[in-house]
Amino acid sequence: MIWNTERETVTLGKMKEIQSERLIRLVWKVYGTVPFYKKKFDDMGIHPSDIKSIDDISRLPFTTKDELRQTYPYGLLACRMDELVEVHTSSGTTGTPVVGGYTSGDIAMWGEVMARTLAMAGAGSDDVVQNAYGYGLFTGGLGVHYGARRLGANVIPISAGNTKRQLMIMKDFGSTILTCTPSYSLYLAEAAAEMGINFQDLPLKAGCFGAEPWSDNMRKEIEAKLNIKAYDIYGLTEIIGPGVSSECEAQDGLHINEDFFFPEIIDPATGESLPEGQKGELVFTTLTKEGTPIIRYRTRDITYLFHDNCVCGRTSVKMHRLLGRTDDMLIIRGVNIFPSQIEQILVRIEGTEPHYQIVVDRGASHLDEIEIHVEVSPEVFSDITRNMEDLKAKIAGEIRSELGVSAMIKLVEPKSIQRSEGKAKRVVDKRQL
Ligand code: DLL
Repeated sequence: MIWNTERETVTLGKMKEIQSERLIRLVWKVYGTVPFYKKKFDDMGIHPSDIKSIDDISRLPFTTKDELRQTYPYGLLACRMDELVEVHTSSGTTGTPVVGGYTSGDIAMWGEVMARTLAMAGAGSDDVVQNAYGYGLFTGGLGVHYGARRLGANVIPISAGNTKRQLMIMKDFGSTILTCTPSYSLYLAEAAAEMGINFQDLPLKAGCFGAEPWSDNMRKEIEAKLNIKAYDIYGLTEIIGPGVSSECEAQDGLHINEDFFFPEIIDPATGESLPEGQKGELVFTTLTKEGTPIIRYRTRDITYLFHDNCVCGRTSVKMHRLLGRTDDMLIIRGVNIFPSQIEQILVRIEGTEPHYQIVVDRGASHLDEIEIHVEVSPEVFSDITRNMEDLKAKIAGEIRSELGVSAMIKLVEPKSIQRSEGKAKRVVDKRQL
């Protein structure tokens, strides 16, 4: 179902008109209300009157995560304090958090984009949304909540964690849509098996998963284990939270809510804009945000943009599901590797479970070494060592041939890698870089 047909199927020309009008309003507003932006514009010799359409956006300065940290907590506020109705922060565990401030208009817009997201996954007013994203400063819980309310669905605000209770509620309340991190959905599947709950017997039909990287192979695993369709949803605190982009029934790229969040792809090294189809760093400008609007925010997420004739009828630009981050890329002896590439390999090898951790260290020779801890299925975890040695050799061999690096493989007992209720920690970097 399309939630907002007028907006989501608009012609490219009309969309450009909306974006241009909104960008012009935005630059005048931030120039007049946020000293940080006024200084940046002045330093670059650019004035709001130079911006005449969305095509002029590349003349504007970028905003970086470090700048957001330097202006913590309220330095980027573009509204009066009494107009703020809610704040959220990024879930980053290191450094000063990044703050998103919302006016009541921003909350209404968030509800709109999240209603679009849930509708893309087939949700409507008669659905029961089990919202297992964390409620609190993290944007996942309340973002989904506002969308489900806007949709008129019945939302179960269960938040993250308490796995047994999640399953009991899912069964008793007849949840039809599950929202949580993809890694947590697999944990739920595991716990359900232990409790003798069979997903075939439940009315659950779809899940909206995001907030962390996951692969197409992991999607297949989730869809099979939970007997649902699994949709990728993307967003970040700095821009709004979840609701920036999401997959429709085609499950082929995420439609961006580009009437609110204007996307660009740049070369992360030079800052130059790249055309559709080319991979680079994703940059967003919030076109209507009132609390903490952001101009050309460098997300550090890597993907590419494209237009297609999507079967769902939506006309918005799409982003390929994330291909990595400029900062979680591991450089192992000069080879660039993303954890998602390792995951793709692991998930397709029989006998392994999609629970893994990559440990990076500098060995005695001062060279980077990676050890991958991989959980194996209970059947494989037998004392027939031969089995395990074969599996280790197979994993190491595939990683070497596909990624060009040698990795040590440690097969670990089923359920021994710590499960996360939120974002999974995939990389442990012990190098003192
Ligand atoms: O994770 C917002 C969110 C909540 C998105 C619930 C989807 C569902 P932050 O905590 O600020 O916000 O983290 C944002 O998480 O820059 C990406 O690197 C990563 N991320 C978010 N969604 C996806 C996804 C929320 N679908 C950062 N695939 C982003 C891969 C994702 N990575």
